[in-house]
Amino acid sequence: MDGGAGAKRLIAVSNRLPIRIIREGRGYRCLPGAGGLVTALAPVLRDRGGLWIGWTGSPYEKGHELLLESASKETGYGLVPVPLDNEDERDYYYGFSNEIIWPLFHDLQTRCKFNPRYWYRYLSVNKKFALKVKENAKVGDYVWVHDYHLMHCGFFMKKIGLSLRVGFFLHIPFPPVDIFLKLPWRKKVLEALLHYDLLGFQTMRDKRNFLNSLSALVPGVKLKRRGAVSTVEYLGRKIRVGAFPISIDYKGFVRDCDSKEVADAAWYLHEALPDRQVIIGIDRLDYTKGIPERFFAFSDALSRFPELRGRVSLVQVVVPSRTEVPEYQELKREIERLVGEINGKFTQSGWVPIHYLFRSLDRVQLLAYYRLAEIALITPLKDGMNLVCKEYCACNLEHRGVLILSEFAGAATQLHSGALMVNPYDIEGVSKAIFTAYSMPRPERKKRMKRLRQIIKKKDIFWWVNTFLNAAFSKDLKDFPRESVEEYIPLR
Ligand code: GDG
Repeated sequence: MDGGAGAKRLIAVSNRLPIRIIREGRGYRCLPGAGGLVTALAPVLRDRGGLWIGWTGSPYEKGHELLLESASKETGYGLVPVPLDNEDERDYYYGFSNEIIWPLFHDLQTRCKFNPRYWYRYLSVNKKFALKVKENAKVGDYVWVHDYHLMHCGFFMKKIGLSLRVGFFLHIPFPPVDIFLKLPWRKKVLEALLHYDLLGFQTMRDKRNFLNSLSALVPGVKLKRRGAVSTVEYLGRKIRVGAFPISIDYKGFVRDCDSKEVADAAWYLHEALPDRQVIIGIDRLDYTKGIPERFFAFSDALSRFPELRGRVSLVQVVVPSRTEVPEYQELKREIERLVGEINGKFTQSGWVPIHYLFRSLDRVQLLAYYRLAEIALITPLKDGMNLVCKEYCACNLEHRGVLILSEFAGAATQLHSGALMVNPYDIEGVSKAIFTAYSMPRPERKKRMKRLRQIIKKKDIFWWVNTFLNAAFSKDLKDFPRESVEEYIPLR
């Protein structure tokens, strides 16, 4: 894979390192991180002898560096920790990132806590990250910063005198201008982002929202909006802005899913749910994922279409996340109350409507659920992309599954032609889609699933890395025709 012509090394910077440090007895152990980003970037970093800079996710302790050094030998690229203390974790991570930017950028501004203390800590932590880059970077390196925690990292890199090329990718949506305007530090955030050379968003809509906010809030910017990659001129700098929909390691999922281990696990799990279609929902515990709304729709479907009773089971996996935050604890209670209520109302001898799992599955179990489920119900209220729906399709080796997908997932831009599209707030609409999916004849399922899998196969995670890096290094904007990224607007 091309790691970017001209770049000596690639330096990835993200809030979290692609490994986890866990306590073991009196010492610590490093475990590899999972996920698409690691799969995609690891070979590029290894190939170029690159570095990954980030937080370990736990308070810094002596010995972490040694541990990471030996882990680096296994990964084939350097792992550089950014030590954060408890106040950093509280005000930068939980505070600014997850109580302000996360809800605001998912259009849920009433959940934001605009505490000024969070802002100052966010700035100081972004500076820490920039200093770590400076300590470790060499002339000719390309720095690729990830996500909403680090929007100011590029600004601080320039401020402390680093003149490396630096790109940024936002994994979550960028909100419409009237929502972004609520952010007390709106102009400062936009101006900081303009210190990156390339800004990547998940969809054309996110990119357009960002450009509209720039036009509204930053006087003096000149926009050239033509093509999938636009340019912004500001204070003598040229910034490229593009839409690059992230994806999955499609072939890796197909390969692993095709194993005997996964096939056996899928068979055992489905045997426990005989004579019925399994509907799967897999989400991190998060209010953006629309889990309670999904339960309302499922309950409506069981009332409205009694033939579904005993014939479908919803397996809802909720992966623990941010569980120290009171709002997430409250969401967990709400989910568990609804599971109890719906199961209490509909359960019959030999059939329970919702099977609820509050834990992380291992990869074999995850793939087994993907493989066995006849329907995937992916209904986030808003989502940057949503990888679960792509993984589900990749694992649908027999083309038997139906994808029900929220119009407000970034993935809608690519998958709308094969999925049943729903508005997650429309309880009756989602309920009817569940029934449509349940009754869909085999040939139509096959046709739709084949289409979905082709789309994901063509634009996989390696396509994503290459497209971003090409945009970072290419000199010619005509290399990025508008058609390379689709746009989806509901009702059109
Ligand atoms: C952010 C944006 C954007 C889930 N359950 C288990 C498990 N998972 C894995 C899935 C998938 C990942 O977690 C979840 O990715 P999503 O994309 O669905 O959601 P976020 O975590 O919110 O990610 C999102 C993404 O960044 C990438 O840019 O798409 O919009 O919010 O890969 O497989 N993995 C295992 N067990 C589980 O139980 N092993």
